[in-house]
Amino acid sequence: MRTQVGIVGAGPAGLLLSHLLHLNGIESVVLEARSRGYVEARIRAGVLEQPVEKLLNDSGVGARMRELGLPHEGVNLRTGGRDHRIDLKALTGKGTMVYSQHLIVQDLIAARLAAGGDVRFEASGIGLRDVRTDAPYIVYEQDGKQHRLDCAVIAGCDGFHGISRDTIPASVRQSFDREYPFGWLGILADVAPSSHEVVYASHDRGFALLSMRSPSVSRLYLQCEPDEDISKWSDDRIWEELSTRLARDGFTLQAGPITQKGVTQMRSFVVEPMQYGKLFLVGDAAHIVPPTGAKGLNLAAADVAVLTRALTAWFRTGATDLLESYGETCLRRVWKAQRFSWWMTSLLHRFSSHTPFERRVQQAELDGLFGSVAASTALAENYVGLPLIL
Ligand code: RFL
Ligand code: PHB
Repeated sequence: MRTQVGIVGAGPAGLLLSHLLHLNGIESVVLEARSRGYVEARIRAGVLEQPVEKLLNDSGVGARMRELGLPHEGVNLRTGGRDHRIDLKALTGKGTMVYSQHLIVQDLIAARLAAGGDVRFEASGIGLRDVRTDAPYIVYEQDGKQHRLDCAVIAGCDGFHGISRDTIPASVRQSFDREYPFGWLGILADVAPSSHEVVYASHDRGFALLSMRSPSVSRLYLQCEPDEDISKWSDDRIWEELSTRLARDGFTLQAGPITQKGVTQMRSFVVEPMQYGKLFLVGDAAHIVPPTGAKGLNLAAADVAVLTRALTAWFRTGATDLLESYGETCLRRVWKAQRFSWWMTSLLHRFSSHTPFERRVQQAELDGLFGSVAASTALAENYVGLPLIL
């Protein structure tokens, strides 16, 4: 079997790449380890930057997002029982779109299948071969049989725990890594969001975040230990802690049935280079950000935009310049998002290692943000999203 682009992973990165390549007349095959049902139900990100929302709309997969998505014109930073609203629209002319990642995955799978696209689920034992040559191929197992997929290039879209990144020899790879001394306990609850905008709360007991998925579904997070034992968190304890950390005069947190809970470790990670021969790393396979800035999915979409442009030029004209500069172009945006995510994380979380002096400095930084249009604008510009290709 032969295709132009072999794509490993049917997360948002792999599916969006396959979709955009198709619109540019380029064939691809997507190989995914999990089942379709699994990837379509995996609850993750929810906040889309304006350029990513536009990319989905412009490429014809935005119909359900326009119907069900929640456009936001501001976000709130809450501390000391007070809110500071960052008016995204007034400061940047743009906003964000709250729309579940798993719905984007469903929309993209539907679009690929409707267009006759080739997405193969439950493909195991994937291996990438001869990626430094002009004839790379992918081996995998499906339905108890060994398969080989020959391709012109391979896109490693298999997330942080995938195998693509390790195909680049350790002698060539450099990793930049930071683990934070906390995690996020996240819940999904069948209750109307207690705020119509996202609230980021900095509290002495730790960070909390109020977000949403729909007018009747809330998504909330609590800073916790990185290895937090979730069995110690009854639903009542979670709601009580969220209420304490999100407290503000005139605000009541509405509790409701919790339908999902989980703990996520917080880390920043980048691998360089993002390209090795005919292998291109895309999205979480190449970089992870702590979710505080809501950047992960958006960065994956930006990588896809850069790679689509480069592959389209190459397949049409043989021009290699955009392909050769793929990693460098992506990394300019990746590092800006890394800085922003690290900064938001450092600003809003409680660090047990902080001295009273450092805690005061942290509070002064938040206070400074509240009092400064310039500082609020800098936050807003990053939050609504830098251009996809810098
Ligand atoms: P994914 O989504 O991890 O998809 C990778 C796919 O590859 C498959 N795979 C393999 N397939 C074949 N063979 C193998 N050996 C394979 N190994 C893995 C996997 O099954 C999967 O289907 O990576 P991708 O496509 O790069 O997308 C990245 C995003 O998923 C991620 O960055 C975001 O979810 C991060 N994130 C957020 N990003 C935002 O932009 N806004 C947010 O509000 C936001 N909130 C979040 C988040 C991530 C979170 N968690 C759980 C990490 C909130 C949380 C709690
Ligand atoms: C979410 O809705 O899941 C969400 C919102 C904002 C973030 C991270 C996650 O910064």
